[in-house]
Amino acid sequence: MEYEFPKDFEWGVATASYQVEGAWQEDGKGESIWDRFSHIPGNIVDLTNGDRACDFYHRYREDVDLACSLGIQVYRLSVSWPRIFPNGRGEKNEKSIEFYRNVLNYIKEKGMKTSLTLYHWDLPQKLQDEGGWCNREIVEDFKNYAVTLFEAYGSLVDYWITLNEPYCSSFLGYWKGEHAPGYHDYSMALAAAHHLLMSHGTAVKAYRSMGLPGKIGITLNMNQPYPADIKNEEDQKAAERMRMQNNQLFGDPVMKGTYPQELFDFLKGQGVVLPDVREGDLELIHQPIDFLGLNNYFADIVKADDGAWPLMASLTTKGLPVTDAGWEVYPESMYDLLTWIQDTYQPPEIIITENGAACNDWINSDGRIEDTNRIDYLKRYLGEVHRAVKDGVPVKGYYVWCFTDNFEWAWGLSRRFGIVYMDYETQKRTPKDSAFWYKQVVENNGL
Ligand code: PNW
Repeated sequence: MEYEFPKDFEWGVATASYQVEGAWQEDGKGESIWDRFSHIPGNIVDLTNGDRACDFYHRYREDVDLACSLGIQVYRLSVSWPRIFPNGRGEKNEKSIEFYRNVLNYIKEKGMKTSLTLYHWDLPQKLQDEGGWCNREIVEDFKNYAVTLFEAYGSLVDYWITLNEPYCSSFLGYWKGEHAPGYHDYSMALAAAHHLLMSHGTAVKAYRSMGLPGKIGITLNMNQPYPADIKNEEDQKAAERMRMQNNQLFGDPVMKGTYPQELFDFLKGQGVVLPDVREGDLELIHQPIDFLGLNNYFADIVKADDGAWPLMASLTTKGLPVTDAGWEVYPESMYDLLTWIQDTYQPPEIIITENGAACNDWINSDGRIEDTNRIDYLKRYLGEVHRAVKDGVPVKGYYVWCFTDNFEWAWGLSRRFGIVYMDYETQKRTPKDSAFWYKQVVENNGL
């Protein structure tokens, strides 16, 4: 074996509620911002939506059985907030509380650990109608929602993840408009980011007071930035701004209790309205966490760009091969990122809560799905994770995104990240070659 991982290393798969559950109107579920957003023509590239997706709501046993048969050790999933609170707050829906209890119980019964994300982007539309993440009052709503889940599932969850990628919730949702709720306002994105981070802090604080057995952390998506032209000083500065906006705006307050002042000064000069950070806010955000979840797929190749307000930086490419998501395969950036995180934050533990590749897989005449590109991607990225572990970065686990193909947000059902193939007509699940390959990796605790 070329890469052997530490004995206590944990191998998992990851999923998220809106992407797999379907059953969008069943058993009293309220509307989410993704239900609203995906039903508006033009928002989703292939005109699909998550109304049915993988029908995980009715077929979760099949998926859990399959994961178990592949030897998976940790199953990551998320809770749909509008299932639990159809109006975002107030009356809770007992049927949904029971649904997730059944799922979590079933995962445990099959001998796997559970990783539960509280928020993976499907906000109750009712809360969006009051401003969503831009409204400071959402912090209180999130706290109530979190405490409800801690009380209901406290003994069933091994790893709690407060938020999945607050960068995407704020910047893709409020600035780029690619994700729900689809706004194009940079200052709104910053306000949303601040309230997301406060929500994380308030949930961790509440969790600590409850004396539960699991661990709690947050999942951030970070990318290692590189100047497009290594020797160009303007590109170098642009890459640093990108780092501050994408990585440090979220990592610094959570891990150090500060915001990157240099970024705020720069943005202020650009006319951006900075978030309303009040006394005690940063203290609230800066709660000790048990692990830092990291999602990483690609690197940021950055060039200075006078036309790109407000950061005056834009993304370009290195000319490397890309996956079918159009994302460049740059495994070394995973090593550089992990060592940067370690040097900057010294988190107690890091769990790679997502990494993977989109490939347009096809089925051979014999029924096999030969996703060799995905296997190649995973091999190379895991090699770099291993190198970081060897160099002392405390990576304790790795979860493949995704278990089954699913609803890939703005790209719809046509972009396939799964190690298990989904036939959306028949709902048949077929493990791809990568699933059998991953089974070996788990069995050998390495590759
Ligand atoms: C992550 N980007 O999303 C999410 O956590 C998953 O739900 C998603 O399916 C997966 O990565 C694959 O995309 C991202 O454009 C979506 O930078 C978009 C971006 C990054 C992450």
